[in-house]
Amino acid sequence: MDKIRPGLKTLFLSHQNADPDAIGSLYFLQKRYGGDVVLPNSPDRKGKPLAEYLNLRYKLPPLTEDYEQYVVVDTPTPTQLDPISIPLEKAVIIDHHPTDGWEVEVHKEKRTSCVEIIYDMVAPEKLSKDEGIALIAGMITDTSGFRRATVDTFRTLADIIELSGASISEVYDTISSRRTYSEKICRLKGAERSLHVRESGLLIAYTYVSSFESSVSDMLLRTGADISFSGSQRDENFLISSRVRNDIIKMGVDMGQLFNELAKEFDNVSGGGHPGAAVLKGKGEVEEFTERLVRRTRAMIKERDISIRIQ
Ligand SMILES: [Mn+2]
Repeated sequence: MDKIRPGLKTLFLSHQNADPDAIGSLYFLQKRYGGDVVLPNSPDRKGKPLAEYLNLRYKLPPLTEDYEQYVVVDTPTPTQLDPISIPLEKAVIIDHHPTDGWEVEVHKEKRTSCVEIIYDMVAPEKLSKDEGIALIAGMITDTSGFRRATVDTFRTLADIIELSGASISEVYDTISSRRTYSEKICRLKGAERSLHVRESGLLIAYTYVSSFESSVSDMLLRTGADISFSGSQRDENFLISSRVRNDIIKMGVDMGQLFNELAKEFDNVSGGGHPGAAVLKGKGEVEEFTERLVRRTRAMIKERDISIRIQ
């Protein structure tokens, strides 16, 4: 089945750690078709404030009722619904990811977000402001703030803004969660204690905190570092998070690879991630491992001849 049938007792579902694309899709579908919403677990950092703002009523597992129709959105594989499983013969699956792991037909379209597909399916003549906010929130997060948007994204966006009167800044307000007091303190202390090294014109910053390692690494990039490390020590275990600026990644610095290689050399240490965001953790001294990472990062920068391209 690739169409939602109105009038049936329907359950709407989406993936674990639901993001604004999932939340926005579920909210809009529930508004238009009625029915229940269930999520495998609680939404992610941006999904949660959006769900709260929209007053989206969702259930968490276990499923206690049977439905005539199950509509799954934004979910490329059934394992992302764990621990929920649904009868596939009653399922409508709507997605925009290029590949999928479903054993049934998926209503798939090449769009930058799932909300765009759903907006087209419903083809509404009117939109409430909150529906507009829900839809735009999905588009913003799935395109990384419109950086990956296409002509179709903007066409749909223009329609939604016209029909709903929602503004982009209102949407940003609903998906930004306020930091806790302890996170703010960690960020300030992380900045205060940070150390810096210069390598081939790049600035590497590193620091030690008690928690919120990735948030602190993010903050160090925003304050001016090209590459950052934030580490913490808990008893005999350490955790180090790193971030790399996009333009430096393009020059060949890959922190996920570097972390992965280092982890292989030690028992009880694991690590890896993306070129611009990686984590290393395990048994050991945080200072020791941070210094190792900084040393190898400097070597990697030299190897890639980055100095030539930095003025
Ligand atoms: Mn999506």
